[in-house]
Amino acid sequence: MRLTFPPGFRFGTATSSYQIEGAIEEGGRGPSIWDTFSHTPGKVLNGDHGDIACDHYNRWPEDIALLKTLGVSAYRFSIAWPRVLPTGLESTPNPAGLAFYDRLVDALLEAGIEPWVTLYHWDLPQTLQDQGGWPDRSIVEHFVRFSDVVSRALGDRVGHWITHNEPWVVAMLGHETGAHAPGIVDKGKALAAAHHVLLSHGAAVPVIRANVPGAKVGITVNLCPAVPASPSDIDAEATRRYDGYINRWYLDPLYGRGYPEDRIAAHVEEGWLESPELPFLQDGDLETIAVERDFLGINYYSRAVIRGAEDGNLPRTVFTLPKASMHTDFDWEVQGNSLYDILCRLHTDYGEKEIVVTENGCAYSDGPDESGCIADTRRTVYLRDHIVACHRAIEEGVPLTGYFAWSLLDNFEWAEGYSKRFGLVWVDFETLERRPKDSYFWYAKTIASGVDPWSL
Ligand code: IFM
Repeated sequence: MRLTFPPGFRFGTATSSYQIEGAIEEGGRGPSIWDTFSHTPGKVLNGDHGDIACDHYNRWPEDIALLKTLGVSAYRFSIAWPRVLPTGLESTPNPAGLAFYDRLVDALLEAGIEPWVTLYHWDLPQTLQDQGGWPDRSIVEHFVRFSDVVSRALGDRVGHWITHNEPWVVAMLGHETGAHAPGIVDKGKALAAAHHVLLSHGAAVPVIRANVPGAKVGITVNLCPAVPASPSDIDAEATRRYDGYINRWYLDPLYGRGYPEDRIAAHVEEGWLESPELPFLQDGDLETIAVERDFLGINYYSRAVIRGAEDGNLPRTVFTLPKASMHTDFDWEVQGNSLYDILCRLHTDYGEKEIVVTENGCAYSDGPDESGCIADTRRTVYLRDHIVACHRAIEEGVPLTGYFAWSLLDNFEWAEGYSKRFGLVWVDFETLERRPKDSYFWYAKTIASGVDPWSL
């Protein structure tokens, strides 16, 4: 029996500009922090970069045709800031940059697909980085101007806007661990960056609303349900710390609760902050961040099973991979139930009125067999279990209105380069040929007639 979704529920796919567009020097685009980072030896696996990626900048008609055949009703993509404002400082936008997104939006609408725009999916103009980037408060103003330019240009046709993708990743992978661009390793800067991402979201929302009457505006957070490995106090404490670090540090201020006290104390104890005074916080910031949104976007991939170590450096957290679980090429545990749990938590603990799963998917390397077919059964199982979890949450009253599979195409997976394939469509990175995988056909059927919990 197939489980069907409420009328109006959207099934879509998601991508981001740097991961698929390529054409880094076409149409007047300026350099971004990811151009710099990926061309710095040792930063990205195999020295991969997004210079060509999927060449979506030139091949977008083919990609829209793939979306149309798939049958999605919505497509989430991001705007490359340095295509529109090559240095971030121009007083007028780059017409060729805007024209690219103009054509894309028109073609999506023509195909009957609703465009969902993400404003920031990590490709900051390098010039703005040189002026301090996200750790510097001046970035807020720049982001608001970028949001203004793009929403004025596309707002007559785009109704759904996501200010930021995954503030935790921008702040922590970019500035705490340095695994992502701009590659900074500085905990104080990481916290400042996180604050300015949230603040710029709050400041941009009214600007987008003013430019786009009736706009639906949200932000996308990556959430990772944290589960203790045992009932011990030490595991419970490590789990609470981790939840504060990755989930509540972003959710609480967005819901008007300010930064969580227990995590502020942990930040002091772990040496992120000298005192509980947050040096980047100014009067009115928390009100700005808690601006009313129309929806919360969540990206969910896996949960974290946490063991607190008795000794070692704070936060004394060890991640364990349950032996009996399936896991992806990233070693992320496949756990559809945790998607259900986090959806319920947003509904009951935070009272969210509309949730959209803006990304969910898995990395598996399956490629064409001798007959040319791509039997990526593990991806189908992953998608099936997570879509069933969404259905269960809706049945229990969670206001979930959409699901976007990550990703339409295999693409540039950041620090992992092209080694991790998340696509429903295989991309040959030599020839740029696209070839739908079995999961693409499975997803098409699910979109058309609901999810079969036993299907493969
Ligand atoms: O590829 C990324 C995407 O850019 C942001 N969310 C997670 C995906 C998989 O790692």
